[in-house]
Amino acid sequence: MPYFVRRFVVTMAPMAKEDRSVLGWFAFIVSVTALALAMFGLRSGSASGATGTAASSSASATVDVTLSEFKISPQMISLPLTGGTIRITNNGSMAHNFSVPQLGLKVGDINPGDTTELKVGPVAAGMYDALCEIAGHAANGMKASVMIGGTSTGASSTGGDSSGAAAATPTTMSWQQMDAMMADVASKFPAKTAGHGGDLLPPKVLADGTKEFDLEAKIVKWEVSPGNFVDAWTYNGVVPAPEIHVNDGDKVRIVLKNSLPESTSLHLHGIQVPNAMDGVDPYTQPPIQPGKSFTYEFVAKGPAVGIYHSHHDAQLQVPNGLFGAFTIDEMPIPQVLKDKGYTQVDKKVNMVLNDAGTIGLSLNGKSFPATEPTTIRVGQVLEVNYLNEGLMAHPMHLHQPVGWIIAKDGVPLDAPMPGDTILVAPGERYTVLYKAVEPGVWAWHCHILNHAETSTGMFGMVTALIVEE
Ligand SMILES: [Cu+2]
Repeated sequence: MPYFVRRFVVTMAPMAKEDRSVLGWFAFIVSVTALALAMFGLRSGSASGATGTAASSSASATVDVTLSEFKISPQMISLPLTGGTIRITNNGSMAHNFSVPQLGLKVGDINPGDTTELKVGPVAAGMYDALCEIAGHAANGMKASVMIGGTSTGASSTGGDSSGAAAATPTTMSWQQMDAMMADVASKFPAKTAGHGGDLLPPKVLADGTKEFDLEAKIVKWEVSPGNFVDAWTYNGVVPAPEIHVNDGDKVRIVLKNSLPESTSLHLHGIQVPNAMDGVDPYTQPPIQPGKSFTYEFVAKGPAVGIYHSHHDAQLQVPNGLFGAFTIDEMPIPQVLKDKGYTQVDKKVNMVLNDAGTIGLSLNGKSFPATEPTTIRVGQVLEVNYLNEGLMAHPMHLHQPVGWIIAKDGVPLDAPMPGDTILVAPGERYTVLYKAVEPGVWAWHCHILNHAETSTGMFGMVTALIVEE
């Protein structure tokens, strides 16, 4: 039994009266027999539910999709867990293609009037982004979602719905099947996956006291959720990149070797540096070509909560994984909070948000159930840095307790702001103190709900705060 499930069983009694929704998410994991039976029923029943024709084989689900300027229709493409075929027709007047990056699936350019087929799966349940990869087409609207697991075909159910909202898609599952599926995903949390990002990068201290950090930008296979390996663009092979932490006044040297197939550059977002060290090629430096290195040098001015990330082909390189936290000194605790008993920080966590590229909807490079829970004790204070490296804003919500924002973009606030749901836009950083008051397993997720939970269960930007007595 995974650690979290044991914790859950232990803490179930106090939770039951505190939060019905959390209980509902996790409760079924204890009824293993019912789950197994229901899962069997679901797997045999869902494939036929998702086919448009009278199919006898479970692998024959087919969904028709049309491409035009600049639209993918339907916007919600649903397939069963067993996968199937997406039949793509280009009804437009120029070439388009179709790709599902998180699944590593794509078809090449389709000429106007032509049709091609894309075989899918079987793959993990969840919502995956689909798009036309021709430059500018996705930005103009050629985006859709592929929902794997248990809903009816999008072609008939969402044909005229330009919002493509997952919640509005009718389901062919019974409530028992739905509960079982949700329980199955929930029981896997926290799922073990290969690779852990965001750990502190120890400096090499040079003779004059300079702290040197060596980075290599390279593509590695990264396990975002169990069994879902993607091509991540990384610093030192992990997502997020290792955290770099220095003190005010430190002489800092970052040596970046580029082992990517494209040029790159490194920008220190929210960190004060001389212009020549700003990492914006071709203005402040030439691009770092494949195989070449570049050294960034500056004196740290703190306190700061920043990010280091690519500033070259950024719409691809950053969401694919080239980002990490860069912090200087510590954020001071405002006096008004000290007076409320927030006298020290007992634990610190960086939560880097992402929603695009090969990594997709994720917290610290992992998607639920592979996200990492945080554990503290009643009365302890947790400091969280939210850092958004995605392409969308995310309202981050921790069920308990209320948070106090003590810094915005690394600037300490004289007067802290309360927030139980904190909207973090791309590039923004919020530093938040949470004091644990009630024991239990508290859900912690993005409150744009199709970034967090579908009819097949939780996925993406979901984790938990575990508060122990
Ligand atoms: Cu979100």
